[in-house]
Amino acid sequence: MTAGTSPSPTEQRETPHRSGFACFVGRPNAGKSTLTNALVGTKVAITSNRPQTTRHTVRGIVHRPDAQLVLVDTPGLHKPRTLLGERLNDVVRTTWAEVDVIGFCLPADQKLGPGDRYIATELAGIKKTPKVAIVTKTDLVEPEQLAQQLIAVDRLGKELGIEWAEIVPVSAEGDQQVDLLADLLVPLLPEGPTLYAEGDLTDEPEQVMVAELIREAALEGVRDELPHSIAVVVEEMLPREGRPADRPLLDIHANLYIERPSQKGIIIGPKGRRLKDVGTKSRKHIEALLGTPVFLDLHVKVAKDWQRDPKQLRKLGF
Ligand SMILES: Nc1nc2c(ncn2[C@@H]2O[C@H](COP(=O)(O)OP(=O)(O)OP(=O)(O)O)[C@@H](O)[C@H]2O)c(=O)[nH]1
Ligand SMILES: [Mg+2]
Repeated sequence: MTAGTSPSPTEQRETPHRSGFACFVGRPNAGKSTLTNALVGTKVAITSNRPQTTRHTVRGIVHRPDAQLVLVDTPGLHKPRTLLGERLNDVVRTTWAEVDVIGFCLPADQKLGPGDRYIATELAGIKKTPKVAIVTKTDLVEPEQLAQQLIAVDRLGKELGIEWAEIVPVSAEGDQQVDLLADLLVPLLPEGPTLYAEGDLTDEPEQVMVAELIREAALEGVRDELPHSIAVVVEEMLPREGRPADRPLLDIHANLYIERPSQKGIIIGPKGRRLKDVGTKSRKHIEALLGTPVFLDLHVKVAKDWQRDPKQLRKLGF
């Protein structure tokens, strides 16, 4: 072996393996779930242009030779108007108290507002956890506007006494700097072994993912208060009996809940077309997720004012 090919002393010293949790926080619609999916490289969390799409923490796992980065996507922190809203905010606060790194997402295309400031003020109180400011959706703005936003975020940190470990501009949809963000988060994790098996991309139960895909399809094209009123529960997933081994079929029974009888018509649509559309769209995604043909039996039910009713919330899993 020649001297040139032998490993140098620094190469011989193994870089330590790191593992840990980074959560994404930010106001609703900031792009947290889209960024989580982009980092994981597959869809683990549903997304939509309606605020408060995410309603529970979703873990997405990034596997690298040097590290395992577990992303915890959280609901958008907002001023709660319902008991559900309060519960969602509680989930966020519990999460950021538990993680190794906090990624604070701020969209590039919107000036920093009271919502961002409110979250930043709370983050300032969590001294021990490193915080990375992530300016999202950079594909939507010109370089000049992006520069202004980066300066504003830097200033916000100084004003509130937050020392950003990094300020990173990214575009999850434009795939800009997503890998760089992972590179910057990893050194902030503690040294440790892998926490999840290789190939595990999330720990979401299948039944929950299926319900979420149905809700995502149902959110498309609905406006005003309706997105908040929709909840989906998968009641049963069973392989159809008597099918030949090479042509399996999975029966999925799901209920789509709304809050008032008057919302039923909108969800179902003229001659049932809208509901049918939701079924067709989500079924395609469910089949891709589970890798098997699916028969989706979807019913619309009213759970009166469920966002404000503790008993109903419990039934719906909150
Ligand atoms: N152009 C562009 N749009 C984005 C990007 N990231 C997210 N979006 C869009 O922004 C909207 C909100 O994205 P989400 O990822 O659902 O936002 P969120 O922060 O998870 O929202 P909540 O779960 O409601 O708190 C969706 O319509 C996304 O398609 C991006 O990098 N570029
Ligand atoms: Mg989300």
